[in-house]
Amino acid sequence: MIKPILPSELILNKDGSVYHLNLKPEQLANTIIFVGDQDRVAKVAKHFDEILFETQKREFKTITGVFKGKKISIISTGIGPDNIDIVMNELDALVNINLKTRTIKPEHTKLSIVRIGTSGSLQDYIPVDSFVLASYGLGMDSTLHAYDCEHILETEIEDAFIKHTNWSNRKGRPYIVKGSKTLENKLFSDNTFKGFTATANGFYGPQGRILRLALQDATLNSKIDSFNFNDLKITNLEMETAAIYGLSKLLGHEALSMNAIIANRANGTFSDNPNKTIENLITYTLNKLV
Ligand code: R1P
Repeated sequence: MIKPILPSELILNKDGSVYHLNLKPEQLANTIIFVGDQDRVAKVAKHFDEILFETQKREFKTITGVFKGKKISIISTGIGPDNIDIVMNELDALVNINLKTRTIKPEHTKLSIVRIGTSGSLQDYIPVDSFVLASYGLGMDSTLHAYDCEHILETEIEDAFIKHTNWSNRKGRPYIVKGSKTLENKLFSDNTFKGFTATANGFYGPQGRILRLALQDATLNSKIDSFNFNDLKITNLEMETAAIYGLSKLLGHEALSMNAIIANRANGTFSDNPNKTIENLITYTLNKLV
């Protein structure tokens, strides 16, 4: 007899939906778009031909609908890798755990997840208003290290990064995970840069921004910019991609991050019309997915 997962570990709401996302299995599509901002969910859904379902709890808003014949769910993750831990585990539970018996299903269901995010470029050659498709994610948060994850990591690149940046051992070890090659082939075109996205666990200090507090290492951003592993350079900085890549790979899902570049930290520029850039990335991604 397989032991059920206890109610304290897999928390369900009274209606049987998963605790934070407020979703039941039949309300979710297998193709999922992640956005950070809950207001961006409607900006994607306005392109749908039909809306099938809508819910929200806290920052986690979901709309499931149909775009050009394909069923897609759009989910806002809020900000940061800690939220990604919640979203990824609850989405996986929706498809791979029988919520009634609280046991793991014998057949694995694979989800395809594409993040449409905003991000700051770290390289002069990636201007504001361009798109970066992340072939790799670099986690400067420690979220993934809560899991048995060494087998999915790009350890050689990690070691080179730690050496190059003289990474403080008071901070968690940076982790590097590849994005889905299948989704990369589907979403890449001459209109996108292939990149290496760094994920920070904060917006200010963890991304090298100085307001009133001194940083542990004020030169870290320039060392991130100059990191080069066999011509692989870190292109942009945001707060979710690496955690999405790591948890997707561990759970057996496909994931890819598409970044609308709204700031360029290398030359100090910010987009004149970030909403337009995000809208362009939304239509680009939706049309590549179908
Ligand atoms: C910070 O302002 C937020 O914006 C970026 C960062 O990753 C972080 O979540 O992405 P989103 O616009 O997708 O939220």
